[in-house]
Amino acid sequence: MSEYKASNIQVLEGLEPVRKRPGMYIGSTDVRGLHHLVWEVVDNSIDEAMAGHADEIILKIHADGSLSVSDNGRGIPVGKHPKTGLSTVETVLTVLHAGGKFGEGGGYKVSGGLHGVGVSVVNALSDKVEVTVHRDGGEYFVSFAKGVPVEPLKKVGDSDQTGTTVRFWPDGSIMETKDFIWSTIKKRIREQAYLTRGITLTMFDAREGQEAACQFYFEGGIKSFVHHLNEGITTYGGIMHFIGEEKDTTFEVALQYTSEFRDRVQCFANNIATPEGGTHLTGFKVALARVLNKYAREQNLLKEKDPSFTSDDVLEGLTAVVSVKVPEPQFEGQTKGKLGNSHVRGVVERGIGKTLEEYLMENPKEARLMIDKCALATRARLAARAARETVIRKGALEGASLPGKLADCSSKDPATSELFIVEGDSAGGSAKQGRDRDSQAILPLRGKILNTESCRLERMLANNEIKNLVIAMGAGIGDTYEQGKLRYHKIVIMTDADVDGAHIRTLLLTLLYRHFKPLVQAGHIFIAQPPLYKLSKGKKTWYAMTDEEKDEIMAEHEVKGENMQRYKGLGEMNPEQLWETTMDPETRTIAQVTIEDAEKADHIFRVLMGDDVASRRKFIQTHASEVKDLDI
Ligand code: 0RA
Repeated sequence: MSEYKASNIQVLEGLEPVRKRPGMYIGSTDVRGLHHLVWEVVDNSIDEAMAGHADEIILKIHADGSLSVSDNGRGIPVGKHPKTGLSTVETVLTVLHAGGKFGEGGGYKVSGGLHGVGVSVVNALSDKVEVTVHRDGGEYFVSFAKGVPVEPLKKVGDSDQTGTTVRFWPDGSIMETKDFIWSTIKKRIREQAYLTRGITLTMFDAREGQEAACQFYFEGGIKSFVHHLNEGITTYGGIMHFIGEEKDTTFEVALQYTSEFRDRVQCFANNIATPEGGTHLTGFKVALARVLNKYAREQNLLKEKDPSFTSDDVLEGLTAVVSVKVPEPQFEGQTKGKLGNSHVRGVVERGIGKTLEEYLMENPKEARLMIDKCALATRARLAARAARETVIRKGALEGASLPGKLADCSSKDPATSELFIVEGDSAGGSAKQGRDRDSQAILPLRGKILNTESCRLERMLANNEIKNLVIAMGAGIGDTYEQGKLRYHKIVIMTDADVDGAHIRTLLLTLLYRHFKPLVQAGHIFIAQPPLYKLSKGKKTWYAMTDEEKDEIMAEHEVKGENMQRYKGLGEMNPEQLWETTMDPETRTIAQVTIEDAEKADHIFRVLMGDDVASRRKFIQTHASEVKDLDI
């Protein structure tokens, strides 16, 4: 007995670090940490099942809030452990990292346990642990209080069975919660049932008011898992299932294509989920893309000119479970959710490559379905890329401040605010001086936008002038466009009455038509009508918008030829003249742009700037004779 007390002190010292810093061993002491304790206990029984020694596991949440896991495995050995002088059961429960490695018959081939810390950690963080072992013809029992054996292991009866039961009461002075969550445990247990084909996992909840029971057994293993994941979804072909091994590493993959867009590939290493992926996932993806491309080329399902399937193409709509068993798994990443062992990639890549290739050869119909699905994904990807290029991604302009070139109006009421888009800095200067500062904002545009040879939004936005305009309008663009945010209800395009001016106007209208159609439809877009002629006689001045008007005025007021001035550009007007003739709401004429106008502009833009040379030639031949003012 005194020898036993001495070893108790050792145990206490051995587990002290766990009680001092539980987070180091189970991540946290919250509800997640609590369930880590459960996984640790379950994993030990699963290990025994994976090794082929157990096929039944029963988990029970007891009415008193404790949780137990029983299995029909070999039972934890009860003989004296050579290194500790204690029984192996007590050793496994009280020595950190002992677990299966302390087994008399050597360790497990593979071992689960998220942190590989072993059930001794559960013991250290529990008020009480009871272990019952059936083995060697007897039933053995030992209990622990906060990690320390209460009395040595003893035989309490005879038994013709084998197995282990571990029951624990979490320590409320360390764990923040002791409430086991049925649904969380159920999800994990179900997963484990898929991953270890042929074992029966039974669960009970005996807590008052929460009574429940369920049982899982999946003959098909991960094939059943894929079937479960695809419930209620349209699938293509059957579920494929591949198993193989190389040296000590085994892999198992089940997969099926669906009509979904996203992929659902779940990976596991030693039955532990690896949501961050890792080397097993990489090997699988590489093999899948390589084999499908090779097959499609060989069968001439992909023609020479067709692009190969990308990894994304072959993954679209794929549901798969990838499960590997590795002797010494390395879990990496933020949440230890990524498998790091580098040799696994090659094992899976070679293994899946070979077996999948054989499968395709033997099942041409299924193969055809898969290839068709991938080809569809390729087409969709190319179409989506084209669409994306014309629509600016969410947030591209968010947080941008108003352009420095904008002379904003002081009114913040969009209904009474106007934005003049003015061609050229000099006209912009006149407009800024002549405007009504209260309600009129001026944004000068340089002629540079003439160089924009394409109306693709991304390209246009690379142009600062256009970017400024979009920011000034304030309603966003693409999928963040919000008409309600428009800062001006009248947007007035004011360009020179020459070829360049017409070009800029066409370009702006095309932009608005293609990317701000609601603005055009709502009638927010206008074109300023600056006069073409100024006529004067003595102190009197008239302006004419058209040749007819000019002729009428000249005749009526006997205006001499030398008093007739043709405005070539807005810049020729001084601020007062510009205000009077073009900007003053009382006297000006502005033309509201209709959707048909914008459509025409769009069409002309396509003809003049697009890729279709033949229609451009035809357009020029048809309209060449109409050209009057040709700027050279
Ligand atoms: C050490 C060695 C052996 C089995 C086990 C541990 C074992 C541990 C747990 C935990 C829960 N259930 C378990 N079942 C078995 C192998 C013993 C032998 O060779 O017979």
